[in-house]
Amino acid sequence: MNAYTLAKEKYASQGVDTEEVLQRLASTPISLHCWQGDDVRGFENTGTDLAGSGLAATGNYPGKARTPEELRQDLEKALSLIPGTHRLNLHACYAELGDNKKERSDYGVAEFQGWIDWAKVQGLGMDFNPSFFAHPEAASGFTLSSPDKGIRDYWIEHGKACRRIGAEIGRQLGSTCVTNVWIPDGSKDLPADRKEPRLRLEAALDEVFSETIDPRYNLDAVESKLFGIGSESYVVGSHEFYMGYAVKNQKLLCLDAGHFHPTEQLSDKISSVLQFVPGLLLHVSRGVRWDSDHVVLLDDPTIAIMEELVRGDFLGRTHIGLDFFDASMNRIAAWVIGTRSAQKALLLALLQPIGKIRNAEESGFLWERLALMEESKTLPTGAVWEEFCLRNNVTSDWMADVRYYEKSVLSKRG
Ligand code: RNT
Ligand code: ZN
Repeated sequence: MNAYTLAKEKYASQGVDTEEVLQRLASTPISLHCWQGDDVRGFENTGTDLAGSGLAATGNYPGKARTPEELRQDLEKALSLIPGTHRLNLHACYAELGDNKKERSDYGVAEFQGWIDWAKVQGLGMDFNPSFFAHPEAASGFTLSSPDKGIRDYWIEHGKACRRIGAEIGRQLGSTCVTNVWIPDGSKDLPADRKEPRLRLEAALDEVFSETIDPRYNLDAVESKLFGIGSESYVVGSHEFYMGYAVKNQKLLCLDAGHFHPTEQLSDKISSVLQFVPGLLLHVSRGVRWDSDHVVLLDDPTIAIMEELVRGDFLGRTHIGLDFFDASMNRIAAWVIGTRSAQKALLLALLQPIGKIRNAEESGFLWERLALMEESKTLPTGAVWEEFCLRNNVTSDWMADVRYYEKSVLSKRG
């Protein structure tokens, strides 16, 4: 008997149908963030970098993608090593401008048609993000909440343009696009005024979202943050701000695993937030001591997130995206490790004998609930994962592939 058949029997004895689990795993896409492939640089050549935007990619591992073609080639490589059908999460700063210089406020679908066409061929859905950073108009550290009306208006137009692009992406690919707003606005040291920037941000967001867009094509999400490099003392778009905004306006809330105090768990927020907002976007990430955006692992916080999505029956209202950018390792390996780990966490959650665990809880046998949770950790999940990879023509021994790609492709990049 092969390992999967044994595992299937073992899980069946626990009341878990592994075939159904494999089905659910296969139908849950993960949105791969394009920005792991080039350390969030993009292709616009604005002459500014991430510094001052609250974002930082550290490391200088050779071989990062320098052109859209290289980035797509790298994504194809990564996707070939990840089982299942997924999505691409693109930032507006990955626009393909050719020889035309264009303002971000004037972007249209034309600048992203190359990405959409490619996604179609690859069978990927797409998500989108306006880029409110690494740009001269963001040099003050304030964008949508800037006191300068000219700056605010520039970014409002960019936000509006990106929603239209998102809708066109969703329409062309026949799969709803989630367009996520994250802005870096905040201050390094104590501000005298915490109120006015937040009032301005609310008004600016209202303008960004003022155009009616078919929710079949585009859904809006807003992402909060606790602090960033250079915005340690004050972040305009805090959790309370966006939670309120999303509830009031029934937007999706984006929860990034690195955007809370390190002792807070994102998993515990899910059921609270989904009681009041229509849906969630997750930025699955791994903060090490701070919002460091390390590659996602099969660790307790990630498993806890997936457990909540399964136990609360929230998968249908949650868009799972990744958000990390590690420039210190092979970037394709980073995508593959992070995505496979997120999927394994989901698989573990789906395979838990939750019926038995709930029974123990309802009957008041709380030691048994804990025992069942612990015992479930050593059930043969690995054999089910192997089966999933096999059915998707993906190998577990993907490292050799990446090593070969590094040697034959990445090492030839200047
Ligand atoms: C920044 C946010 C945001 C970005 C991307 C590039 O702290 O996490 O999601 O990482 O938009
Ligand atoms: Zn994020």
